[in-house]
Amino acid sequence: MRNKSVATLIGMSVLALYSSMAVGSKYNFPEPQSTIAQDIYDQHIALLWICLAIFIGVFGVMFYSVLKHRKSLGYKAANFHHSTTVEVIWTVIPCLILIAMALPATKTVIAMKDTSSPDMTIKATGYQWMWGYDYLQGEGEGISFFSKLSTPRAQLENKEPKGENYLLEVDNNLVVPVGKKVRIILTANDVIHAWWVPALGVKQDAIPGFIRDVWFTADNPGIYRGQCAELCGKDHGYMPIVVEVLDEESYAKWAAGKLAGVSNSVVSLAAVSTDVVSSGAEQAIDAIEENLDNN
Ligand SMILES: [Cu+2]
Repeated sequence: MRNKSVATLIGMSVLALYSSMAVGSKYNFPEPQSTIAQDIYDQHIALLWICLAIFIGVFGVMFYSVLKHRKSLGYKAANFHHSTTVEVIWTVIPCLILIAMALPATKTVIAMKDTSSPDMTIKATGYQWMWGYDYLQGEGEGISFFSKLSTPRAQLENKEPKGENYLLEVDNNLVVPVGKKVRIILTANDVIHAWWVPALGVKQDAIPGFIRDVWFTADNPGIYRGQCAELCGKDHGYMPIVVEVLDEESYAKWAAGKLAGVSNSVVSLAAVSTDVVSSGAEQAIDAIEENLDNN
């Protein structure tokens, strides 16, 4: 009796220690920042508990049997070859456990795939080795930029101490508003990449010639970091994803600023091309005139 309560006490303290370590541990999932990420996190933890219960149950019975029924104690082994009852039990119970685990997981997978009626749509294109973002629909429509690794070369070559967000920082963050359903359309320009931001519960392959989509609604403003999750060549580790979630007002400001920048550059590009065209035309006319004169 005393042994049993000691064992229970040890078991409970191990579990308590485990639970407190899991929260905020760098070995655990990042703190969920969307409904889907929360669902994934909760199921991950629930499944771990189920695995732990099975582990303790199976090994408990095994060790008990081995110790109590050992030959040196003079235990006489039972001698039977078949038990329908036992076989039914050890088939039915795991089946029930699997169904109980599959039901919520299926629900979440279906919810992950529901990209209908988004507030905004952004196309993300994987390149060797960076991401391109085009805001296709919703507030900020028309914004388009590349997002490249911004970790200094010296840090990669160990000539400088590594920064806090080593290999997880970019020159242009993907900026989105908080609380809005953002649909990300994914494709790639060269090889297969994958767009993965764990805190937002998003992971999807970007495949050349194909369009895939995912969605997220960020619960809180903040910066969430991810990586390309598909081996895509020598700089696969050098194409991180940084999603910056802003409150609505700041987002509107950012989008307006970015769009003003875009229209400025379009205007200057148009001016440059007009110059090029007109100077080209002048040269052509000169050449024709010269030709005519020579003849
Ligand atoms: Cu990649």
